Amino acid sequence: MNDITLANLLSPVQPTWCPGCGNFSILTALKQALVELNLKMDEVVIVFGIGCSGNTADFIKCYGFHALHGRGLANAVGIKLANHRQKVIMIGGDGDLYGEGLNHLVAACRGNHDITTLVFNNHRYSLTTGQTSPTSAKGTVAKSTPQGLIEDPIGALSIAISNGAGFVARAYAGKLKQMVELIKAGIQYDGFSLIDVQQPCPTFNKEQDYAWYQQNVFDLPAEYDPSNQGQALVELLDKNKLSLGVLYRNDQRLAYHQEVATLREKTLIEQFPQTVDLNKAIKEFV
Ligand SMILES: Cc1ncc(C[n+]2csc(CCOP(=O)(O)OP(=O)(O)O)c2C)c(N)n1
Ligand code: SF4
Ligand SMILES: [Mg+2]
Repeated sequence: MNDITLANLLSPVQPTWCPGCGNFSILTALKQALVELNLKMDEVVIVFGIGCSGNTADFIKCYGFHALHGRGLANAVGIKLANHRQKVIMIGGDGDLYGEGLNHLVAACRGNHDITTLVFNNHRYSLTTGQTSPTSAKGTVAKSTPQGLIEDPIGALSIAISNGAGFVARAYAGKLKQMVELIKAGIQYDGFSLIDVQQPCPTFNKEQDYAWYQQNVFDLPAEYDPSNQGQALVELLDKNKLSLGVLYRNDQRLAYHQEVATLREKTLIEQFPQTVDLNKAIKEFV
């Protein structure tokens, strides 16, 4: 099988994202990370949610699955359990993964399934034209909340850590090199990795623009110890604090598939090989 290269990942479909959207640099970072990891094209599967974030499905050429809104992680877990030698990546939005799909996120953390989840966190339901999402700041005025959002934003990263996620990090779409390193570390980690990427949406989130992020993001200090779970949870208590880097990393816990005795020698598809004719299903869409 072919090596992953930028040329091999190039989709014939041009991104339809708005000018200035943070998704462009996240896609660039993801491609760069995959190339630097020296993987083969058939070693990676990406599951995409529904949203501007999920539309990434069209803009990268690789094995993939475009799932229902909120249900991507359930599919990712299935793919990983069928063939645990695959690197499985999930891409979705803050609405997809912290809203409708939150139960699946918690389940994936509890199992420490070896999946790298990238949350394109623009603090809005952008594909549906900018309603508030679970990460929108209290007081946000949007179509759905003309008098200002009453709820507090969700503590999604604390939920992930306290439910067993082994690797939790925060990145910012305006810091490409750091994004590449965090995505690589997440993919190499054996267990559930969650990378929350702060993503400017210039169309529907005018408040959190690039200038705002420059003022509000900062790197975790050198003395920060990501193996300290308590310290990570304290760091995340202030939801306005946007520290970047690896917030938590547990190198003691096994990934789900490593705990399943019947998966030690062979993957499920090696144990139960089947030839499936996909042509019939594909014909429906051609
Ligand atoms: C099951 C289901 N519920 C709701 C929707 C409508 N819907 C489409 S995208 C979306 C939200 C997208 O927000 P987010 O996940 O943050 O992605 P973004 O567009 O911001 O990248 C919603 C609610 C849907 N398509 N399917
Ligand atoms: S609406 Fe926002 S998130 Fe969607 S493509 Fe445009 S800038 Fe990006
Ligand atoms: Mg969003």
